[in-house]
Amino acid sequence: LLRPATGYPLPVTDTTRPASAGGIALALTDDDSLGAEGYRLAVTRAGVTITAVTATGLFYGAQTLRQLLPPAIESPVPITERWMLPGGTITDAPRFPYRGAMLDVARHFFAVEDVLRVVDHLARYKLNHLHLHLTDDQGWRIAVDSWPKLTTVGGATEVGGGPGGHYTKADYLRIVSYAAAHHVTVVPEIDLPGHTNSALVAYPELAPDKVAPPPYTGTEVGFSYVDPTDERTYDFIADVLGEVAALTPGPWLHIGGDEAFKVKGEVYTGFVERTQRIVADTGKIVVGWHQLAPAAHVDGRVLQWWGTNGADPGTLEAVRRGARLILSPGNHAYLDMKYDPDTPVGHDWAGLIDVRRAYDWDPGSHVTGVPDAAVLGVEAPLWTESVTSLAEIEFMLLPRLPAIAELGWSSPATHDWAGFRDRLAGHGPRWATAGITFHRAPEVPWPAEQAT
Ligand code: NAG
Repeated sequence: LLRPATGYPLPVTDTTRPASAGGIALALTDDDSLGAEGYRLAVTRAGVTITAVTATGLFYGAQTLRQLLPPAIESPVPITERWMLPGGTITDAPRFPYRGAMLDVARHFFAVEDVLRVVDHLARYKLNHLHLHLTDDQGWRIAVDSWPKLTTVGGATEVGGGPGGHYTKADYLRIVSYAAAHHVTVVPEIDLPGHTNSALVAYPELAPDKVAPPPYTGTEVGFSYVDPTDERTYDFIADVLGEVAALTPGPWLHIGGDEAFKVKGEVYTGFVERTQRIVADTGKIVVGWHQLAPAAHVDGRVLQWWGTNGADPGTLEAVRRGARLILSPGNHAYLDMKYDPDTPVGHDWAGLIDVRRAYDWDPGSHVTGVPDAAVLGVEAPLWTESVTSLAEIEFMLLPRLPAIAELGWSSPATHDWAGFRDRLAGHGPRWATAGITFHRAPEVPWPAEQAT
């Protein structure tokens, strides 16, 4: 419990004594006014004490303490000097239970180590979910023992014709357990029924015309789908979701559902309803893009809303029937959108998203007709059609990810662009010290010594 995880060089030792001068004590309490993820951080002459109900709360208190220490805390070089902390007490807890980011590992494949670095970024900003978009037209990235060609054939491609790749189950479990050690739950997505060209290349019997399409390495969407009229499709889905659920300690299974333009009306809702039942049979809770809305409600169902212009009637009706929303508005939270016209990678179909645009919205009131109580939380997706390296991932995430993180964590009463911008500026030297790439957004007053 008290062992600092890799990459967190806080000088913490296991102790049952109160904080001694210069010491840091982590204490579990049953004072549940702090909530499951909250913490109290007290700095006095006697030392630092972090109190929480859970290990997660202690971890978040440690992240805040880390931010109070100088940027050198981020350096791999051992610390030799003494640091002073301001005295005081912080009592802190999140607004929403679901705070996340998504990485598309299908359009371009990313090595396990790259994904672990993304987990580090989430943890630093108290985000607690990593949604992995594991399958798409351009590649299938997760091993499924019962359908091995998904990865051997379907995983060997990516956008632009590169080699692709996939996670073995051992690779995937490494991500899951590293994430868990950083209090991050992995949400696996198998995108169905569309965005499935890579599966059809591997198993043509799943294709509507039973003919293997050529591998796809472009960036169009909406052309592929698994055959919703063939029983073998549902055997496939049960096998895949069963194996993925078995690798997943968290409660969620994301089944996509977006842009299946060729599967219309009742064929689409019938497909989704069957797939939702398969998810329920695995013991997991259905998450999907908000296009799932017209299908019947199942207990706990969560829709990820990625619209740009108010919710469609179907989504509002699904919320009335009990669905909760994860908010990922395309024009505020899609971190694959460019910052400005000069951003070297990314899209602009939902507009440009500078740091202020990522920050200036309120998840609790953003979608007219969706009450705060129906909002499970926020998520910042990063699609990777043009993003090919960890440095490019970091460039798109930072500094916008902390903006989304703050919307997920803090009360709207504290919303303040000028204050946020100034606090964000202090993170530049931290990222620079840690060797992390970020965009020196012009609207943020980065400290002068970081200007070069
Ligand atoms: C959407 C697609 C996604 C694509 C992204 C790019 C969703 C749910 N679907 O068209 O496959 O990568 O935009 O911004 O976002």
